[in-house]
Amino acid sequence: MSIWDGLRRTRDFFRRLTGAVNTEELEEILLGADVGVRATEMLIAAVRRSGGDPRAVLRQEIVRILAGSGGSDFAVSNPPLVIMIVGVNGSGKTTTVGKLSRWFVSQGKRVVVAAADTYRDAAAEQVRVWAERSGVELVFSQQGQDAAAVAFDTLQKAIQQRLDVVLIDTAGRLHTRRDLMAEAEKIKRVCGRVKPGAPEEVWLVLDATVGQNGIRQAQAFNESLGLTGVVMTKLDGTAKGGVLIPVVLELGLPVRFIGTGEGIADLERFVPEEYVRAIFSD
Ligand SMILES: Nc1nc2c(ncn2[C@@H]2O[C@H](COP(=O)(O)OP(=O)(O)OP(=O)(O)O)[C@@H](O)[C@H]2O)c(=O)[nH]1
Ligand SMILES: [Mg+2]
Repeated sequence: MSIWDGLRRTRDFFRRLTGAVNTEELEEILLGADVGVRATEMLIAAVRRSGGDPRAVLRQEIVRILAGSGGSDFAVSNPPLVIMIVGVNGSGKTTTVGKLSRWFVSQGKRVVVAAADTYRDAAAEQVRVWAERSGVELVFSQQGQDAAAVAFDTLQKAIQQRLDVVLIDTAGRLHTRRDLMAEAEKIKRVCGRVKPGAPEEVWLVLDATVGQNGIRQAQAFNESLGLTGVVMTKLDGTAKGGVLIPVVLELGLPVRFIGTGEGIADLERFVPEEYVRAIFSD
């Protein structure tokens, strides 16, 4: 699904802005679209300041907020680029790893996936299917190995075979579980032992349908793991696509990719202008 199709339900919701007669109504619609209190206040203040067409002002301000997420872009400058994928249960991590492996292959990169979810029995099989579809290599856990050991083996393999990208799929964990967060920190540390500075990227996979509760999760993950970006999944299933705005504003993290469906191609780079175009139809 394209970003335009994926954001259809959010766009339908944002269409209500057209009929809004005053800033109170605008405010109500933005809050209803999961834009969040702080971002809504910033947006309404901009509308009041400008006095121009409210929708034009909102578009401009939203792009400004989204583009201001700082953080330089990721690049395979010193291969292998190691990307660790984290998030709560069911947010779409394994699916995203599958889609990302295909995306990197389409960029001409050689990819290996670490099946570092050693909790769920079906997890390795699930990630194997995705790796096969995109034709990339996969490293499984050997008998009794923990997640950090799988990450270790995968990085070694990537260095030996001069691969470009390592994608580490991790188990779902609640940000409130200290022991599980410690395990993720260990995976991260072990990567750094094989390759100094790795993982260069730690991306949090956030389910858009969870809306603003995702922000609290993200803050906890960020404190433990030092996130470098967010992947927002399931935008196709929700009218809460406005939640990207407070996510970026509150976390100061860039949105690297968005997921717009369950298929292997349903992943796109996030471009603020495209997002704004897709939620404000003329
Ligand atoms: N509609 C839609 N569904 C998605 C998207 N991304 C993932 N899913 C679905 O979400 C469900 C969970 O996806 P997984 O990739 O298994 O999630 P996970 O985070 O790996 O789950 P755990 O490993 O159990 O924590 C699956 O049914 C996916 O097909 C998306 O962008 N859009
Ligand atoms: Mg998974």
